[in-house]
Amino acid sequence: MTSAPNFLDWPFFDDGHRELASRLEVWAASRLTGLATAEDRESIDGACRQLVCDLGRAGWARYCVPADAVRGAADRGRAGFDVRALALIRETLARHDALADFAFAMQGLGSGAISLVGSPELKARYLPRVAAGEAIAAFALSESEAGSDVAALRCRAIRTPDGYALEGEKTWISNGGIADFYCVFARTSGPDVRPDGSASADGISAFVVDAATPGLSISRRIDTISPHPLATLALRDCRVPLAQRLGAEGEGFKIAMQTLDVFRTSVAAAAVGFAQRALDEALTHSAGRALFGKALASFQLTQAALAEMATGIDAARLLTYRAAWLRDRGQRATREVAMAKMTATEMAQQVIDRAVQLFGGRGVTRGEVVERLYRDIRALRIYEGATEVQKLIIGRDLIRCAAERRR
Ligand code: COS
Repeated sequence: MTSAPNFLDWPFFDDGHRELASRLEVWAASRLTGLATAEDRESIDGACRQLVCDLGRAGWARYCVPADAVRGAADRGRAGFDVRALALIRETLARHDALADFAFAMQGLGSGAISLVGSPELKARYLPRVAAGEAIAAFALSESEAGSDVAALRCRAIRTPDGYALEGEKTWISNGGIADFYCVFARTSGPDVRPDGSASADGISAFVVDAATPGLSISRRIDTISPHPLATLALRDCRVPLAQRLGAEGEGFKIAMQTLDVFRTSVAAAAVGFAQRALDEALTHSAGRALFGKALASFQLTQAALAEMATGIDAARLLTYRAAWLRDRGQRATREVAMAKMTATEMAQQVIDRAVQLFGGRGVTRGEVVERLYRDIRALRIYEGATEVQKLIIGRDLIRCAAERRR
């Protein structure tokens, strides 16, 4: 039971979203056993595969792809992504189980470029299997020297008579090692240097690479504080047919940015879900915990902490669903998406930290929900564009709009 206000009454949503959220709540409460506890690699890989399969069978993974990509889907009149549904699903899954949220999120991000710019053949080949939970997707953009600075990526795609040969390394690739295919971003030309000395975003292209393609291997598995499948990919003379290229040659940077514009809102929603769970745990704990002869909840300092936590969550939730609603109305909304991602992830870190503080020693004890949340939230302030990158996006957009107004 969550203490979240009935935000589904907000005008951002329609009846379809309300019905979706209440069906998912029932499913999640009965099928997800609590925040994931598996910590060793084999069980995490297995749990993740099972979750993708379950999310597919239950009909939730189909929201990771545009409705018109799934044959027979009851698309509620929508053709593209339903970003509000994506956000609602991530908020709910994150509140129940971080690994379920991860499994859902990566199906969307990993196949997002196919959804946005894939040829009809690529869409038909991959998207129905992603939606059914039968194929696991991964987004291979980052490199050790190109995380925030995507334009600096060095992995190459060299033209061959019938396609490309990929050469290089990709790292921090979620689902690395369990994915059935990877959307890989690589250079078809350049890097050219801009007048200010930074790398030009031109000359990057995107490809779908099946995991079984010769030349693609996992060179290293990566362990993090929030265990999930994560790896470094090696690409050595990895031959990819021309038909596996996504969009036009050289358009890869924009394809990556457009994909992130869709899915960053859902990162914000997941952060809201984690924070809401922390608040719920803190409320239960402070009602039951006695100290100095009374309940923790009766202290004004506790009430102030709870008030600030709840207000932060609601403010972030408003920004999140505003961004999702703008996207669903067909607007680019890059600035609003960045505001939501930055605010929600930073807020969630603070809210969860407050919850840990209210739990005292129990808060840092392995096995406690708030301890797990404390580790799970950290990466959200980094992946899909760190907070600093979101500030850059917002600041640049403000300056561009102000300059346009002056013209
Ligand atoms: N949608 C469509 N096009 C976009 C876009 C978007 N959201 N954002 C930028 N572009 C376009 C720009 O309009 C520009 O086009 P032109 O060359 O035609 O003018 C081009 O892409 C280059 O944009 P920009 O100059 O802003 O690129 P920068 O190299 O300065 O990078 C940031 C900008 C930092 C915002 C970008 O690299 C970024 O988002 N980095 C974070 C990446 C990330 O999320 N990494 C995590 C990986 S996934 S876990």
